[in-house]
Amino acid sequence: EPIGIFDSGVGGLTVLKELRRILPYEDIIYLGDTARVPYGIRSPETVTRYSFECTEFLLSKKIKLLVVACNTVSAISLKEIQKKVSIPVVGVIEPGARAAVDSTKNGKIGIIGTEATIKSSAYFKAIKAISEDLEVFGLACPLFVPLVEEGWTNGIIVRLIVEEYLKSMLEIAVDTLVLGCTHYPLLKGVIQDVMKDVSLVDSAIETAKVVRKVLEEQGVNSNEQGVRGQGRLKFYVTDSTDKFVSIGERFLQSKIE
Ligand code: DGN
Repeated sequence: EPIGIFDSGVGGLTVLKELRRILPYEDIIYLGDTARVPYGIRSPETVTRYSFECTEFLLSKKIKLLVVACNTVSAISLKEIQKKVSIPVVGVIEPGARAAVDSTKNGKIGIIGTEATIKSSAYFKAIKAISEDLEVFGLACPLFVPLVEEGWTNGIIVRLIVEEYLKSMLEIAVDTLVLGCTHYPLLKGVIQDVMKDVSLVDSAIETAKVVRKVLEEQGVNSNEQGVRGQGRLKFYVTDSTDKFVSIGERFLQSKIE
């Protein structure tokens, strides 16, 4: 049985990339709701309604585990999705929060994400639930998503925008910064340059590790190469495929067929 993964658009391909890297033999079905992206600006009710529709579509494909790759959906609708389905559901917030707690030494953690993710305080709550004593600072960086989708992931303009947004994080002197949005791993180079010695937490990588653990616990992992080699990847989108493929290949760093 395949793993199902959905996102509001192409962004979740950063999570798929990490899943693929550490679970190469799993079949994976990806759904990008490209017709309705971005979710980051919508009301919680609408985000939940859209994500139920994505969940139902993937369940109809008989998946064994669901990954909610979108930070916005994970922040707002994860619990409701978990209540609705009987298979394991893994979101991106909890894994990122846990990695941040493990990483910080000075107790100051920064979170960057979309307006909706930051407004939901989901990372804040997830970190506080692990350790009360930590300080958590959230910051929305709404220009990062369109920059990345335009393919602007380095150069002087990007650098200036990143510097302007992250100025406050440098002033606060966080020692750990969570990339709380699917698109931000593509800006990792510039963000690391600007933030100097601060540890960056990539939620996509942390989520893939949790998925591997859950599959192992349930005894439903496909870690055998078997006769057909690598697992199959299948992509579905709710809008035209052209743009998804051209932008998506940059996110996935491999061909989309
Ligand atoms: N996938 C969204 C997220 O991780 O928050 C970013 C894209 C969006 O819907 N704005």
